[in-house]
Amino acid sequence: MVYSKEQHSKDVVEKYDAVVIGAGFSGLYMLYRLREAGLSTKVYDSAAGVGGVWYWNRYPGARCDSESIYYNYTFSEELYKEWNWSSRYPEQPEILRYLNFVADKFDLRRDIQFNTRVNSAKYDEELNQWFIKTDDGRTVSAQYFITGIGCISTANLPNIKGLDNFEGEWYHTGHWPHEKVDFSGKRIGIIGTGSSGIQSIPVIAKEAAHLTVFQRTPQFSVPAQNHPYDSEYLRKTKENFHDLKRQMRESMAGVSMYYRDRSVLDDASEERRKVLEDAWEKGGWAILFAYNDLVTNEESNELVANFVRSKISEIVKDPETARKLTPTHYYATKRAIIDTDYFETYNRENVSLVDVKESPIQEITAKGIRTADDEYELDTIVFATGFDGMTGSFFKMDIRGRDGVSLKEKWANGAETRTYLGLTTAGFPNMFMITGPESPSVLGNMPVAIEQHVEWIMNCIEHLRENDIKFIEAKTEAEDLWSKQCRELADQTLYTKTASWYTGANIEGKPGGFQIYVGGYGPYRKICDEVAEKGYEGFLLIPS
Ligand code: NA7
Repeated sequence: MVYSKEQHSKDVVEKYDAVVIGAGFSGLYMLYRLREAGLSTKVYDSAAGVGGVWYWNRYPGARCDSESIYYNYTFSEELYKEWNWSSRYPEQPEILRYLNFVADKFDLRRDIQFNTRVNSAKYDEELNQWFIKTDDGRTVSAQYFITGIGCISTANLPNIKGLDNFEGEWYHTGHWPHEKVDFSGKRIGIIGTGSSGIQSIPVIAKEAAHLTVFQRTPQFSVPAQNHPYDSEYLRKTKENFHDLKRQMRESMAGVSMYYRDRSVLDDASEERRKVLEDAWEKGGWAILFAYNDLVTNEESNELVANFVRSKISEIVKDPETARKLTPTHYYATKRAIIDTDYFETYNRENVSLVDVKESPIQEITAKGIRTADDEYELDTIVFATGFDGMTGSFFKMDIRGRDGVSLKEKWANGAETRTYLGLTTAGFPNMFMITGPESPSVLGNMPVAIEQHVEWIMNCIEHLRENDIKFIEAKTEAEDLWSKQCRELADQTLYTKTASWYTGANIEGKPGGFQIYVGGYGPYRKICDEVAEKGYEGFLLIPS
């Protein structure tokens, strides 16, 4: 697209150094850093407040699966020390309060325009500007265009026949209303048993007259072993701030936990059982770190998977329900889920399970859900059906780079996603993605991945400004190599052997493709730093 100078002055109401989309963990920190560096910045978010996914994911029982002492910003020691988490895995309202606290502390709101969706962003080569159009009919321009749109923020509402005919209420966990949804005395149906389903099912079951769970794929889940933090533990953690921050940044998954340097196969069965029982008692991600070959060795994976399967059959009293709840895929190749009383909930009289692979959902009727074998009368349907991950939020906007090429076309709807370091993509000068596809992001504790990206982007922009460089753009060869490396690494693991939102398999018609760098946070940080140290190797840097 060529945006003429006349059109520019006519249509464009404001001009910024940088425009950022999203006011969650990514956008807030990006804004803070851009402002510190003296760049005029505008942030847009379609929500009415800060929080990103934590603004929208308000469903009952919503929690983070990273421990709260890690699920923080660490760029400010003062901030880290001021905030006190109530428990190991606090609920969504507390995380949202934290992000509001951050926005207040650093006075961030004055540069954020809420209730505003970005519809398009187009790069004009002649002017070296991005033109960003929002749904309030305005266009602004910026030299740097930065996405902080999250990896799982575009809700997936499956296309099931008849939803419009349903006479009851329905909700999606990723777009939950602000008011409390009352389940008491009602017949509730929930579709989906990912993290959102598994967190909300025990909470809804306690309130509902009856809860019917419609499960497509059974999931592995282990107890969160959530508990309140005591003040002494928090004091010691804060005292250890510098070490903790370093450990999180150097680690594989953004937490100060390390894989035990041992294969599952190194332990005899009795010893292995003991290790896994201990990890089960510790809860959270402990099983993931108990051995070092869980996602790379089929035999190792099967042994750990069998341990978790045995727990399901111990907990769930009805053998037929236990059978339906027992997963067959590789353990931890879908996001490893942690829960509070998930499997126990199936022992309640008011909970029943429908396996929709055995008996597919045929339609939603006025009264409820009809499967191949039965009709279930419902007052409320909850869709816990997840997100169009990684690329879904990019494809909702019309993003066009050099020569008017659209990102959606370039990435061929997900099948041919190409990025350089998950931070940039060739043909889109001065555009940066915070935790974009092919970064390690979703395989760990997101705030650490976000901070690393924001800091890398900020250093890069400062380098451009100090050296009078008009734009930076990934070279096609560099991104081809990076994408190839991502795929080769992933193919050495079991991740690519399981259908999941990591591979796009959860979305009907979405071309598959594993779009995550599996080499770990610490090693990835080193690669990004080396690229910068070598004068932004793999990038074109064009002087003004
Ligand atoms: P997930 O993990 O993608 O889970 C979605 C669930 O919904 C999963 O059980 C899906 O089954 C199921 N699903 C999706 N579409 C359908 C249809 N059409 N019919 C029946 N069941 C369906 O999303 P969550 O919101 O739970 O969690 C997302 C992430 O948030 C999580 O990984 C954490 O990182 C935090 P499937 O397994 O695809 O067969």
